[in-house]
Amino acid sequence: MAIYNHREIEAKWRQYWKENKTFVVEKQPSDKPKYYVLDMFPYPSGSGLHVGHPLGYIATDITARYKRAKGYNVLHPMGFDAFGLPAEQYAIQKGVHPVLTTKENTERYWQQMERLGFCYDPECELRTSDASYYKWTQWIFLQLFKHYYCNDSQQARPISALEEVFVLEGNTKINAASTQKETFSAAQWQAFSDKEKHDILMNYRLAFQSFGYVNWCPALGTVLANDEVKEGKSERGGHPVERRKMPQWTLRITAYCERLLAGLQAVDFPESIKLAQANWIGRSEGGLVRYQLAGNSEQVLEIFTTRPDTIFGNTYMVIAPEHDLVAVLTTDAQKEEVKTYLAWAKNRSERERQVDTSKTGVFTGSFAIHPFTGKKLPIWISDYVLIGYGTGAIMAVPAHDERDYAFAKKFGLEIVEVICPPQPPQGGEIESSPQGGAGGGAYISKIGTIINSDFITGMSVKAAIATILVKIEEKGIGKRQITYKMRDVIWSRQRYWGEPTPIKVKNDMYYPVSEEELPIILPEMEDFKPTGQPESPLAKAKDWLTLSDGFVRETNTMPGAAGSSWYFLRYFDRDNTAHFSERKKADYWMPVDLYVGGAEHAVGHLLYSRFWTKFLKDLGEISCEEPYKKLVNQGMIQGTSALVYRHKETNEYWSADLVKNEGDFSTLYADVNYVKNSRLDISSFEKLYNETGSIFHKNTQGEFLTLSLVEKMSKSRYNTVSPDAISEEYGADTLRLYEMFLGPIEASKPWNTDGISGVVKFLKRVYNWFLDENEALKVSEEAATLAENKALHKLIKKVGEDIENLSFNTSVPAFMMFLAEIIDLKCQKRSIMQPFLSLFAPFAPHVCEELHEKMGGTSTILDIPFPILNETFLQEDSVKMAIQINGKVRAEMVLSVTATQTEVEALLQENNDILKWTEGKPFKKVVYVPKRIVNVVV
Ligand code: ANZ
Repeated sequence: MAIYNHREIEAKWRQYWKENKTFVVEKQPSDKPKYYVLDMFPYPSGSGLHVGHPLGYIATDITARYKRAKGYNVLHPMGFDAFGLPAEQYAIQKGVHPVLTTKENTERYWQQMERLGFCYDPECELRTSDASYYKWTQWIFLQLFKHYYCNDSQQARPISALEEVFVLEGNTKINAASTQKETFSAAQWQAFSDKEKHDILMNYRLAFQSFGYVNWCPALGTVLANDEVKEGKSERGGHPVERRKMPQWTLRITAYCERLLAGLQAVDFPESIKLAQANWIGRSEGGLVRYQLAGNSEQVLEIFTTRPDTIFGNTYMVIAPEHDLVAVLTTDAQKEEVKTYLAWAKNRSERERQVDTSKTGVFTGSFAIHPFTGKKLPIWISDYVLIGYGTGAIMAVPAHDERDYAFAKKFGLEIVEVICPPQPPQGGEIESSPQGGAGGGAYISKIGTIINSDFITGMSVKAAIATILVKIEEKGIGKRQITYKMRDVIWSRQRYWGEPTPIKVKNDMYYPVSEEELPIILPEMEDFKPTGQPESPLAKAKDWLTLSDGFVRETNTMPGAAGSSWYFLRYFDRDNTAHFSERKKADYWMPVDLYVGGAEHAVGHLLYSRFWTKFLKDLGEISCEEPYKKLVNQGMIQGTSALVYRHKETNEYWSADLVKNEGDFSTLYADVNYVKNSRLDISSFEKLYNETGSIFHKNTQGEFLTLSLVEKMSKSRYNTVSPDAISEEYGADTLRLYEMFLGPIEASKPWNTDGISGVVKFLKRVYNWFLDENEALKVSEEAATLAENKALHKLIKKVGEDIENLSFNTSVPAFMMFLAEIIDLKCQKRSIMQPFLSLFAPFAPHVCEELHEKMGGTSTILDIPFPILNETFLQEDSVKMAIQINGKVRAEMVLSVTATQTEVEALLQENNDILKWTEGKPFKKVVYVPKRIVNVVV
């Protein structure tokens, strides 16, 4: 037997690929078709890769190798998302500067990836924290600062164009995405001070300073974007998040809502991701209505509603606690109560406010006037109305909105029904029973007839909505409005480890730095820790901060998401110093054909990068509207955690089976940390804790069992398995094959090292099929038989289809079956073994290169064309056919595909089933088309 020495073979080919630059591809456009296959690049954490990480990387690597063999020019790059919170938190924990930890960690990651044989082009590798890269992140930010979004042409346009219009005609005809509320004439514009002009322009910029409520995380010392906050806690670290009003750089992503929604139609993403994005964008059609206030003619209360049809059921109003009118509306008598409520509501997260069913609130003491009935409606303050959505104020319709209903019930407010549900036909039931209704509660369905509603009574909901909208526009008290749930995204962090924002400040005004000054290099700082105050640590870098002419630099840095919003545009032109990438290269390589990564980026990274792509297209820098053609979310490889039961007070340890039978769960708890020093090795764990005099309650067999739990693989759960150890012991080819074998790429599945032996055995069999005990080739030049060719071409078809469908798991058993079949046939023919290697190489590249070389190959197997399928080998020799008699199917026969007319006629004459139907009558005619039809006419 030949000895399959994976260590030697794999080391040899790693070296070969490196020396021969096998993975370096030509980035210049060519006539060859291109294929761009991209992994979501990782943040290089200190713990290195575990076996869960490469799942997606193996899948893309197989695809890249396959496409190259298919004749494509394949771009398959990898880089590092090196800036951002996690990298900085890790550095702080280690007490080392992030520059150093990032360098160490990226090198380790790269090595680990090389060890797995990934064909990443080393000349693409980039780090978002390199100045040569973030120069362009800053450049794009500057462009966002210098542009606004024109709603008429649906694209970004230069701010200077806006200024030209202001000078000539003010802003009354401008239809732009903005936070600018007031209109002004040309004369007014010209009379404004510099600061006033500055503030107005800021309201139009796509990167702008906003002053509003943000998620402030004291523990991390920074604000966070909405997608970085999960259930009121920071996604990173799980720290509490407060709401604070602070000035922040913000990107006007909401300008692109319509295009972000429309683009989802054109891309091949998992439905769940499309849905998550559509929900995050949250488009609603409705109307804005202005209510007059009783006894106050200066102000009006503007509300947003999606159900103007219910306006006659509007019995009170609610404003958010942060609403501008709170102070104005609160009467002296209500002052104390309102104050107490506001203090309480201040720190409730948006999520708490939305899910809380026990409504809270306070009456302001003021009233609004119903626009149609003139009735006085009490105005309340409650935090179930969010400041950031619509206008931060609502017309409450308790009969038809659940939140309003709960609130009205609690505070004893009037409930007026204005929609009558369809009545069931006599004796019958309505088919699709709408929600709510009958048993109390709100009737929220749109199915029914309007009642108690003056001129819309008797209408359907749809007709009533249309009629009211026309009416409010006629009366000049409101208009149609589309709103989005998505908020503009806060783009500054009070942290060190990020791109400096390329802005300078003087006299409270913000100016772009000149493009020639880019990159604005992050200053080297010993003390880079967050200040704990809403101020960036960069404010301490006095020399860096202070510029000539009284300017100071902006000190907030950009968020982790900045670098990843455009990295796919840099890989193919990484060393370009004149531009982020050359247009003709971008035109050739973009869009990404296949993008693989985790589902957790659904509404963060994926939306931001889609937004930046659209913006760069508007600037004429690139030509694609969407960055990714197809997206696949790989599943998770789970680890098995070992939990130890421990007594809360006495610290005694309990064997897991004892706990199940006799333990008291009120005093025992499962603690994963106690396994930390010994992982799954319970005997050394016991030894360690015996030394401290701990008591172990063992089961009757004298064993001490841990509780095992399959969950996310993570360093913090002590359940990780390192790919390095697996590659060392079994080989990278084995690891690649085994991970694919575990199941469909999208599925989550537990890791089990025991299962690996089957794959090892298979690779040894492959190796031995080619080589004898002296490592000499056992290959003959004889022509292959039909059966051998059939086995091969079945495999060509299967593997080709599987890779195209990303169904790698089903290819692995196909390889195994093929080998068994061919060994059975005692086939050792070059014309079979050579193509097999080409098919197998994307999965197990090292061993295939080795065998390819042994077979006389002189170049990398990567450049050997993928075998061409010959369908004729797949044709079956005989087929089951339906036999018709006078056009009706009456029987079945198995016929050889080569059978002639005379042979078939003879067989028919002998078949009793057929003779039964023809009752012995002679055949007039037999219509026979091989493999298709047999019709006997009698
Ligand atoms: C009256 C009404 C009657 C409403 C009714 C609903 C049902 P979607 O569809 O999610 O966009 N709303 C408006 N602004 C709000 C805010 N800032 N915070 C909380 N709720 C707010 O929701 C739009 C509806 O949510 C609006 O329509 C408004 O209540 C409420 F039978 O107006 B509706």
